[in-house]
Amino acid sequence: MSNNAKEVVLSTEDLDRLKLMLAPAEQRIIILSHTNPDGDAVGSSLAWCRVLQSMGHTVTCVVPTRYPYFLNWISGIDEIEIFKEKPEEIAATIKQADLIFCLDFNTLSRLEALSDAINENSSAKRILIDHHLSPPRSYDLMFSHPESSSTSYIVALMIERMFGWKVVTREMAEALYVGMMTDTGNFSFSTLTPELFRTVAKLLETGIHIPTLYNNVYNGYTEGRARLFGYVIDKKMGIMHNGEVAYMSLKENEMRRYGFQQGDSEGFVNYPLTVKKMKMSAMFLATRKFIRVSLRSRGAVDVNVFARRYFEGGGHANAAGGKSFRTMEETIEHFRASVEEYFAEIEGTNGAATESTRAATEGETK
Ligand SMILES: [Mn+2]
Repeated sequence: MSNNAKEVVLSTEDLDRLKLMLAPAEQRIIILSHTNPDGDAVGSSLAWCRVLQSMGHTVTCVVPTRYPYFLNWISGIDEIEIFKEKPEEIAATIKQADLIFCLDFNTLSRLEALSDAINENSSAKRILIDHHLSPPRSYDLMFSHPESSSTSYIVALMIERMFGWKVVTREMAEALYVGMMTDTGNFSFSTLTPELFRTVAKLLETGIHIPTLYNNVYNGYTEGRARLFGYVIDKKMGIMHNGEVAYMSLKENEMRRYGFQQGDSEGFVNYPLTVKKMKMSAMFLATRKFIRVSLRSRGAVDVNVFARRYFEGGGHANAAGGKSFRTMEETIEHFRASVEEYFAEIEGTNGAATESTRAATEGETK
């Protein structure tokens, strides 16, 4: 298969506009990223934060909820403010901001309670730096690049164009590398370009040690997480659509049994795609308010479309997410019906696979 991933081309005009916005001295800047922040959210925020700080601005990184524990080692991560843990204090900071950057997400509605604090500050300019599809037009300036494999990569290119590589410290390079690595499945997804690897080469030149970064992120879990993973795959994986679609679910009592911590289910949804004929995988994770839906796919199966249509979500063509406000059983039922409808549509009536299902009900006990 040839590589038809598109290179990210930044707009010189937009970079100039951004330089003008950043020109006034000592501004108060907020860098916001998404709920359940991942390596890309954290990595892009921290690197961008350091650049803006070096210009003399006062920068606060904010995320709605805590990042997973396997990112704790990243330099500077403890400076990231978690809105949920001190909402009033952070809301006050947001109200005084001159500029608000939104990184690695584009719908402010995903921020829940935080959205109100942002809406109360109507004077701050809002700038988007993101690689998710279909951004709303509510930004003053947008660096929206769905063709990019990560937001960290866009940030790296922006830093290079605006300030040159000389400003990139080893710590910043580590943060950017973590973002690029995690959002590309350790450089294995379909959005890889020659320029991305040239950028990685430049990160490497700052002295980062890739094996250490890989180990810190992917081999930093607990024993409970390893056992939970075994349980999910063995007992909770349902297979349908002629063995081409898998789905897994976890309820709160099951997570408690294995000492679940935020981030422990990271990567679970990718695993069914290690089965050769699998085209799509889903993970349903119970949270207090709703069921978090994660979707992954291969090739032409577009889970961004699927998530938008059936699960109030979106994302990328091969990696997306959404929500369900039904019970776990109803969510799974809705998913199965949606898969049949969606696959019938994309395969046409002739190519529709005969249904062969094996519901994973054994693990649903308790
Ligand atoms: Mn991302």
